[in-house]
Amino acid sequence: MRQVSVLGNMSPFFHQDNPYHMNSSSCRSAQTRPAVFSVTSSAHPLTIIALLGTLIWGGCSKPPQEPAPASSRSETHLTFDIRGEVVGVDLERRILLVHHEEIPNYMPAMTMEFKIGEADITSFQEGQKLSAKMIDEKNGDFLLEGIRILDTAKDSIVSAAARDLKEDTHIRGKNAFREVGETAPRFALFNQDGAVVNFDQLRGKQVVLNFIFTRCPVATMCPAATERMARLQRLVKERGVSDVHLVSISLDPTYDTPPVLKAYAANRGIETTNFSFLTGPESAVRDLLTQFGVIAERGDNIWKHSLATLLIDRTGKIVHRVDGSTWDPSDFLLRLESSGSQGAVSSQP
Ligand SMILES: [Cu+2]
Repeated sequence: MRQVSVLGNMSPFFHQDNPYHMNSSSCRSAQTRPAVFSVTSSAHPLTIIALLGTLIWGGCSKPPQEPAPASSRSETHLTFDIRGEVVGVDLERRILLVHHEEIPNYMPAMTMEFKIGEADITSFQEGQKLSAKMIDEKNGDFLLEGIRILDTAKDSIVSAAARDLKEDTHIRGKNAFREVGETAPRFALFNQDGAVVNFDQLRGKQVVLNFIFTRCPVATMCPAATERMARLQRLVKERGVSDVHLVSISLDPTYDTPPVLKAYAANRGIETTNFSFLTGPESAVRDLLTQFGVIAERGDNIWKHSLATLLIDRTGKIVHRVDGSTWDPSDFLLRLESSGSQGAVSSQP
């Protein structure tokens, strides 16, 4: 295989709308840094871009306004993985009363009050079994993060789909990336209400899909993408296009649990009847990112990622794609309208 060298100034990749980096102002040092590496000439363009992206990010200094990282909390606060059962919900104080199992070497099984961070308190009810990260805030308060409501039946559907997806990605190998004209990958994930949404449920609908994460601090990235999706949702409603479903998959699924996604949608006034925010096993999300050609890497504190907005037709075929966050909802509206309304299905995943 012929080797192609990619070297020198990387500035062509630093124009304003470049979807493959997050924050050009924080990356100046990388622009002039000579980069020398090689890729095989048969590599998919996306692979090359991914390599470039990695290199660019590698040279980035930290963005100036980063939120307190979840991971650093463990340096100052004790955190534990716990399992338990909800025995009370205090909506006003945003407190969950949970009877948790024994935490070895720390605490016997007992019933305690917990603060619940970013999650939507209305997602919880008595009797639910859950797993979560318990954070001892050392001031007498205990916080739960990454709360997952355990449901054996749903969990096994989503796990099985994740295994199939992993195998599919493996089998496709270098051709894992699905281009416009190919069928979208099959999946099953949880939506913001904890319901399972799968690929087949979305057939018969035109799907506009992207990847975001709720803690994204870069205004021009996920917040802008979600704002555009919400605008498209409003346009679709105004124009009476009835067979459209919007899907945002979290690329940070460990943090973005269904209750966190529910709060994210609610805080933005987004109606979720035809707009699903999806999360699920880490491996499933990584495989979907690969197959949809979106890059996401864990940075020091946050996810560094590219953005793409995909249009999937009623048969499940990817028919359009725009990289970056500057896509035009009006253009997507025209495409959705121009494909007519045949095959519309009324189910609401
Ligand atoms: Cu983002």
